[in-house]
Amino acid sequence: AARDTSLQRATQYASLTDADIAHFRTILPGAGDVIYHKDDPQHDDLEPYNVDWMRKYRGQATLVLRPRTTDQVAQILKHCHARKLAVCPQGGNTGLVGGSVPVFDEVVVFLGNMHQVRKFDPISGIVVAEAGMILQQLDGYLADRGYMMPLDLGAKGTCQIGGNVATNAGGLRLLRYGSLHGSVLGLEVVLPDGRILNDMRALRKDNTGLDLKQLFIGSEGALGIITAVAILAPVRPTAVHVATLAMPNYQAVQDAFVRARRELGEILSAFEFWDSEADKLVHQHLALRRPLETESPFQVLIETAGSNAEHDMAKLEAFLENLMADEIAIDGAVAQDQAQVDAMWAVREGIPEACAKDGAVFKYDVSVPVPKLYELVEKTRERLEGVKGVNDIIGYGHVGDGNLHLNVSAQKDADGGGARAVSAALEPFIYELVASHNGSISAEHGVGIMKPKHLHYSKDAEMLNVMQDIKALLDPNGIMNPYKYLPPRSKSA
Ligand code: FAD
Ligand code: 2HG
Ligand code: ZN
Repeated sequence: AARDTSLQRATQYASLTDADIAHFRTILPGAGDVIYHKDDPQHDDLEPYNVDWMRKYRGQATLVLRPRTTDQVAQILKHCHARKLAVCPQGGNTGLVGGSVPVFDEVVVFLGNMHQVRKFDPISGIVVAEAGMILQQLDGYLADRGYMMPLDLGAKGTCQIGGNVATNAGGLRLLRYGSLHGSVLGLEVVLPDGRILNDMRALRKDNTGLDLKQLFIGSEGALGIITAVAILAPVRPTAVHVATLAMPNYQAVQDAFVRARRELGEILSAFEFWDSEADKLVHQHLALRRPLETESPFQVLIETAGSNAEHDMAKLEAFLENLMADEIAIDGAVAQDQAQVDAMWAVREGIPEACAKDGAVFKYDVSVPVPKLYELVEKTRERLEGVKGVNDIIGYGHVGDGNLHLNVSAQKDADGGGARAVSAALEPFIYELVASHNGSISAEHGVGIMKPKHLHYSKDAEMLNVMQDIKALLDPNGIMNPYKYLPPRSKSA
């Protein structure tokens, strides 16, 4: 875990005093709700809050606050605002851009103690949950009531709904259920000065002024702390089927996608792809069952979700047979039971973990037009040819959303700077490539500490200015998640 050495702790922020700690202890009297180790950010108790999922970014926090109520969050931020103490909100700490861990000594506000469902309406499927509820648990709560969460991702067992909203997470089912900008119907947010913004009417239709909650969806902790979320949950499908397909080339992946939309229509719920290098890494690092014997340049996972198992299965099987008859797919298999469904998903969802086990990882999460998606991987391979320290270059992602995950694993720096040479070859090369296709340098993981200086590849100066204005309006002391999300204001602005 390293820190960008060009960054300096900003002098505008105060340092913690004994009086601050005493005040936080009166706000949070619960056992274990204040974790503090004066001058000792390396303390074991602080490690899970200071280091990110990839073990790439490390902060120096000595104080972690674990509030249980919105009112406690409000009192914490009120104090931090008044004292100019910088804050890093943290959910499940599964973020992939270093946004969830402090950079220096920011106070970590961990939301995991706020994990109750506040309300559920079985007629509309609208659920109101506190921000710290783990995605999988919320989905389990809804499953018992015939509903489901509209988003799903590999980190579901750890990430929190508040973190999902804060990052506007996309995931594996966006293709079917859309983005959180559509399914989040209400938010409760504590603003940086401690005011509570209650945008929780949770109505499907409400055109009474600016839709303020949208500002906080994807705001990565820069504008306040989300404390509760109202979500429109879709009805849980009673029939879910999954198939894995072996594809000869990327054109075939695209052809299969077009046909899946036509032939599977309303029951298509996911369309994922990965290349043979990603497949190799998964089976090298994780002990998983192989869904297909055939080796192929690409694999595709297709999921259907509907209400008539027999009908859906017949549709999926016919689709697969046609693809093979037309030589679009080389091979394919439909899962015959839940264990096989899980096994197929495990391969796809295991790719980030397998890559993390392969070395120091560089992750690029980009949007470009679907026909250009895989070209990025090929061009990156050409670019990295001969560069020392590269282990693997893999491509996978959410085809339907035009979202590629390009991961490069490299030898760790310990061997003489392997990772640094790789990094220099990758950036800004990849960002320039994405910009040349009018793409986005962050499709779904966000900006965090990794990308503020590259944001100009996706947003022009005027857009960045307006974002800075909004940030300054809501967070005049700049205490929320500093150094991240937005580049510093340019001198000329
Ligand atoms: P954290 O990592 O704790 O925080 C993320 C950001 O949100 C930080 O900037 C933090 O300050 C802020 N934040 C957290 N909680 C709050 C809050 N309550 N209020 C205000 N700000 C807050 N992402 C996708 O989009 N799609 C995927 O398919 C996907 N798959 C993943 C698979 C794996 C194995 C892993 C490790 C990650 C994956 N991610 C994916 C990235 C990550 O899981 C998501 O970004 C997730 O939404 C983060 O939730 P979290 O609770 O862990 O948030
Ligand atoms: C996924 O789709 C996640 O698996 C993670 O968004 C992607 O680790 C990555 O690059
Ligand atoms: Zn993803």
